[in-house]
Amino acid sequence: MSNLQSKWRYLVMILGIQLVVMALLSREGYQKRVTYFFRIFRRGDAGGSVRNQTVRDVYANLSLLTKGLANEDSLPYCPQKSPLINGPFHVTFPSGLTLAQVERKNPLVVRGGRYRPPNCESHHRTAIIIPHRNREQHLKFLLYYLHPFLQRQQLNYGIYIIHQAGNYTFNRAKLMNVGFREAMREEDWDCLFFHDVDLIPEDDRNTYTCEAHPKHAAIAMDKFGYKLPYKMYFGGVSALTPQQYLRMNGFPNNYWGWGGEDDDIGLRVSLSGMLISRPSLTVGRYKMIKHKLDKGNEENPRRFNMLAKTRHTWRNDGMNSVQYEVLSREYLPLYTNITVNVGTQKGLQPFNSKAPTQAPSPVKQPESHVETSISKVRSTNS
Ligand code: UD2
Ligand code: MN
Repeated sequence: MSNLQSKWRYLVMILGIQLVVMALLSREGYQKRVTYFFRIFRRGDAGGSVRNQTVRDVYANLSLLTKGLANEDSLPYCPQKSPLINGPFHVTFPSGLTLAQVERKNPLVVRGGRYRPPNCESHHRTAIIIPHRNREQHLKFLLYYLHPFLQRQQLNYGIYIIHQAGNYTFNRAKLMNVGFREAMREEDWDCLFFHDVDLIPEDDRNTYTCEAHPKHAAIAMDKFGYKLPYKMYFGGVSALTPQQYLRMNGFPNNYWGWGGEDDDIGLRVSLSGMLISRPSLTVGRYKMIKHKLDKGNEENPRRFNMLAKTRHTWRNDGMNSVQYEVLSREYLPLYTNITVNVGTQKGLQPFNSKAPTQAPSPVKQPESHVETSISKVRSTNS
């Protein structure tokens, strides 16, 4: 056997092995490992900066943020891209967590769940609107993750819990309309995030700011195998500017119980001539805390009939027709709680103070809000 021949044999063998390895690596099951290797290589060039992908705690480095001595009026603008952004973080649900612990972890959050970056002026003012009833456990976990998540993005933000009073059937979309009006009453927010209480973001590159078109943020959820279930899906977490919200007349008020309202909202986006914008599948990732269907939020059997009529109803049902009664407004350390009587399918009746789940302050007189024109909303906010 000549020397040259055996060299050729070697070469062919090596090439063959390389081909097999490449074929294996490109198979889906190996992709994770490939990304892992790339990460190891990248680790070196991250240097000593805060932007270190290997740190995967949502609170990492946040304790370095302290209130500076600078005059609040003369703060420089924050950089376009926050240096605290880190990418994916771990989401787990430790059973012993308390609200007091969440407060301690977030020393710069002030009364009502408000925050602004201590050392720079944010470019963005974002309100988070969360419809809620009887999900205290989920709320605690959401607050634990959402506060540091938003701080990493250097946002000026506020968190509003819109709590439906009483036992009557839940109405998620109407609570969002209430949240919109009540939040805008307090501050000139430039973006509103409408957020299920049980959805925890998993990547801080999913920025909670608005786009040129209404944004659907919860594009990849564990519940749906981290894929979009269908093209028009608009459930979970969405974001609109006040102008976009009013252009589609807000959300519908008449979806009582589970389902349909998210598709109605998606339809309104296109009926009012807008498109849906979305983050990428890698960034718009969420974990949904596992739960059963709540008592008082049974499937809405009318939803398909209602959806078939959305194109005729959206202009008359929404922000221009919403009726409700605020029962209390509490500025708690981690959020603003607004308890509201949204009435029933028959309309808005005075709230029955003997209902067992409702706990408005007996001292305050309820404020009633029965406003009917969009221009009126605009004028209260300007
Ligand atoms: C899906 C959508 C949700 C909505 C709903 C249909 C996802 C991740 N989310 O959620 O956006 O369109 O279907 O209505 O696919 N809630 C309470 N207390 C209650 C009932 C509801 O606080 O008793 C709130 C809470 O914020 C909750 C949200 O309403 O996250 C949606 O209700 P759900 O979580 O029971 O419904 P789900 O997970 O099927
Ligand atoms: Mn849910």
